[in-house]
Amino acid sequence: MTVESTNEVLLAVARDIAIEAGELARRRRSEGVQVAASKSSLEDVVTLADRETEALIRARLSDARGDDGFFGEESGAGSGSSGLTWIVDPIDGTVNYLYGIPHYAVSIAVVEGEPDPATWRALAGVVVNPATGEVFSATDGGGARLGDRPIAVAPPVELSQALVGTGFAYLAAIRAEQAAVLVGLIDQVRDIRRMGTASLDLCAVACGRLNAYYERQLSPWDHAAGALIAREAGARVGGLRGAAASREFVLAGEPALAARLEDALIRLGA
Ligand code: LIP
Repeated sequence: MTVESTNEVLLAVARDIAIEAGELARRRRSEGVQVAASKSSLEDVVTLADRETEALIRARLSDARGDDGFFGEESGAGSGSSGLTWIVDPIDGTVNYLYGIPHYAVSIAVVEGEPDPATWRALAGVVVNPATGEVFSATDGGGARLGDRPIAVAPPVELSQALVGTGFAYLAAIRAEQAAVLVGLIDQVRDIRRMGTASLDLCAVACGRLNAYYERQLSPWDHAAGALIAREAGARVGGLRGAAASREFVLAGEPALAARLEDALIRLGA
């Protein structure tokens, strides 16, 4: 079996599970959502649906890919023997989900190597928005799709004409720092969008709904699948100054624009 066909098999596993998990999340949302606990701060919550959805994903992956590792937002890490690890955010955009805002996602990626965004190689990734039914996907070297349609980043624009997505951390002190950077950036770009779901922000770059996106303090599961989808759609995806995407920084955009946005963010002390 070629590498490409192996990645397509992995993608098919991820897609089927993400769609099933997304349907569970959507059904639980319609039944009403309860906070199960808070994590890094009172604002950083986990719902019963987060936990139930991740348990479903983990069980399906165990059945289908029992030798692979697992690294999920709610249930942590499990080692495997295959050299592959599944990086899972069962409900990305948790606060949107809690408030009933129809902009949240199931994000599933499979990576080769250690589950560290600085070193892993993403092989396949899926981001499903259960509220809209949109399924974004990509394989390493195989391009990116929305449903069955190939997608690509928007054509290059000047920074002043760029619609830029971003987000803020759960810790108030870090949010204040992020807001200070935003104050300096907002008159240099077309406009800002803060939509609350990193994986969908990256997919928005991939299909041209955003010209660029940046955020820091993201967890690996927030960007694992979306970063692959954006990269396969033609975006530059990484950190600042040539670093890999990580908790330190994630920036994605059409390459020429991404470089201009990076310069502006560095000047602002991002
Ligand atoms: C969220 C990210 C979002 C960020 C939020 C939060 P979660 O992930 O998708 O981009 O701004 O602060 O981190 O917590 O909903 O999985």
